[in-house]
Amino acid sequence: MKFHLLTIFPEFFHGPMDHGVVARAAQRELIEIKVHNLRDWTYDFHKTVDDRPFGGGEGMVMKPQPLFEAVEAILPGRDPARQRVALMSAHGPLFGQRKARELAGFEEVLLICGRYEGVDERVGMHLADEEISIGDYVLSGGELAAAVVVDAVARLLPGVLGNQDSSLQESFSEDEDGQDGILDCPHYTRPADFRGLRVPDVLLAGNHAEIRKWRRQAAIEKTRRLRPDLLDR
Ligand code: 9D3
Repeated sequence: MKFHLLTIFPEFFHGPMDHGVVARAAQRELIEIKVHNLRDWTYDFHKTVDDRPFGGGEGMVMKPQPLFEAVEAILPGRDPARQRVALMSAHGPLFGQRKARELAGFEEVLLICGRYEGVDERVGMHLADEEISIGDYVLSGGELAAAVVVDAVARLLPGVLGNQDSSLQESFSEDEDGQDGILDCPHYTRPADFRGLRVPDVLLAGNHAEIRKWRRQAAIEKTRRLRPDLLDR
């Protein structure tokens, strides 16, 4: 799978993708991450990507022309069955495990990262296939959000995760109906007594049927405590 990141801050992505699962997937050529500088599709001396809002008001708006030309150059003769273009936007539907799985089905995903007060509406309506927000809080731009999407999608691709942590049995895994699951069970490692905080005895005793039962129950209780919204649906 090939990820394209379109941004005015290409250096932003030097770092976040260079560690752990995502970096290893890129080294093994299971994924390819191409960062594109939006200013490459400007023609004026100052490489202008923004302009003042029609109708007046505060702040600047990203111009449609560099964004349209960039996407058309990066994905020429774009095939909507194999390639997806998403505008990272605070106003998009919320990104979740279900959307991550959906994006993992495409051969190429291009994430447009906005800056300034916003992006010309025609980009969301007529250039991108969809808009994606990673949560109801205000970020300074789409770059951090795009890195989140790349990470969540990459780890779902065949061969990316080791047998260590299969993506099947983890927090927010979906059941067969595509419903959101519950949280993962609690995990403990040595020592069995850390400053008087004891690991549950059942995990030390080695009865694997009992351990399975305990983990199922503990996962439900943890979900009730931390994410009750996942249960009452
Ligand atoms: C200050 C202007 N905001 C009005 C309250 C609107 C606004 C414009 C631009 C809010 C955020 C942004 C920049 N954010 C993103 O580009 C963004 C984002 C986000 O802010 N939250 C969650 N997901 C995303 S994806 C892209």
